[in-house]
Amino acid sequence: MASSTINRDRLLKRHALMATFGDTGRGGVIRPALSAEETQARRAILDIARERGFACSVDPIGNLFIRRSGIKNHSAPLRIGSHLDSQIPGGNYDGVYGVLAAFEVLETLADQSVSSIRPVEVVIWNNEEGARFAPTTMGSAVHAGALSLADALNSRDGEDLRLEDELARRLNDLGSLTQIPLGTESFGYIEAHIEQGPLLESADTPIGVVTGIQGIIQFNVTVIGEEAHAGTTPRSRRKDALAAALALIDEIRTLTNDTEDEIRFTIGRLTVAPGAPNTVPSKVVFTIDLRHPDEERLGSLHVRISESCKNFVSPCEITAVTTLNSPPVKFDCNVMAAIEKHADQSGIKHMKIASGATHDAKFMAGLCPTGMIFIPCRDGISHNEREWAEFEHMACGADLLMRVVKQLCMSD
Ligand code: HGY
Ligand code: MN
Ligand code: MN
Repeated sequence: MASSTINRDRLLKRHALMATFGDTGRGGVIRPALSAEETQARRAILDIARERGFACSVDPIGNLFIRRSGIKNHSAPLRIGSHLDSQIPGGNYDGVYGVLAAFEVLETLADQSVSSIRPVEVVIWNNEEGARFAPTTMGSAVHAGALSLADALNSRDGEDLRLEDELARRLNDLGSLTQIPLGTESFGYIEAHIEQGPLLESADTPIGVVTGIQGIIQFNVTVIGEEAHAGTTPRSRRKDALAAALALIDEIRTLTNDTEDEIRFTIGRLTVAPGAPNTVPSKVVFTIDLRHPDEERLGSLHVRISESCKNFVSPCEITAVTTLNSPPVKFDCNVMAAIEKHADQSGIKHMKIASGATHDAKFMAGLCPTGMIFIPCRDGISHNEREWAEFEHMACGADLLMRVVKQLCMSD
């Protein structure tokens, strides 16, 4: 492989630093969006950026942009990046690897005094995971106009805290940032990320050239019944919200049991109120995360599940709200070709791969030429504290990102 252009020791050091923010002591992190821990991680990167003379700015939904100027500094920037928020708990690679790889590229450009035609910006998206505030990929969805700023600011976490208030609170801890408007233009976008699946590892291939991302639809389903005494109320007189929710979930799950095992159907959160062992539940709220690579199939599942919720016969009241509806995307052929070309020139084995996980690159694909570079993760495990990637692969992915950026940022 051609000699590495990035500073491997620095990448390793930065990764170890990031792992301290929200460290659970079990190998993973708890670093939800707009938490103190994520804010510390963001602040740490911004402080290094300021030391390096990079310009730091923020948009109204809390996405951060760290810019290294180009000769034509008013041209649209080439953007690279990912997210720093994690699942609750999550691993030390999902998102953070892409931010560190991108930041390493920016620092290497500065070390080598590369005069790029276009500015290059690292983007740290706000709330990619959607673990605390729904939906997932919130920051990039608002940037792309796929989710209204008002709806995003209005979302609430499990303690009923509003995102807008949390954002305002945390911005104070990030030091001075230039405010920029939503939706500023990008010349292109490339995101490095762990695969979060087993394919690269089983193919013994260090680099995935990502072809696109499958479609994703997220719902919130609310079932309203009536509190009643667990000992005295006969079944015939109950409006049992949990019994209704479980029967509805059973019906929906049957719709998604495809033989080819391509549909990804997940109920990741279910809350029951009032939650007393001897009171019949009056309210259940559960989430649905539905994914499929085929837009038509996903669309018809969306309709069927919504109809199931609407027509479900029960003494309770059921409402299903779609909180995210994002069709599959294909990445840009020229960006994919650039990734493949530089992987070949560096003598790195690579393969094309579609992404099962969603990423901020999904919304960027609708705005500018976009691509992703995957590296393997052990056993394909992610959204789990056992998530782990080989440093060799991390360095290889960052180096490849560097080479692609060097090519693309030189174009007028
Ligand atoms: O949900 C996802 O696919 C992403 O990892 N947040
Ligand atoms: Mn991610
Ligand atoms: Mn994730």
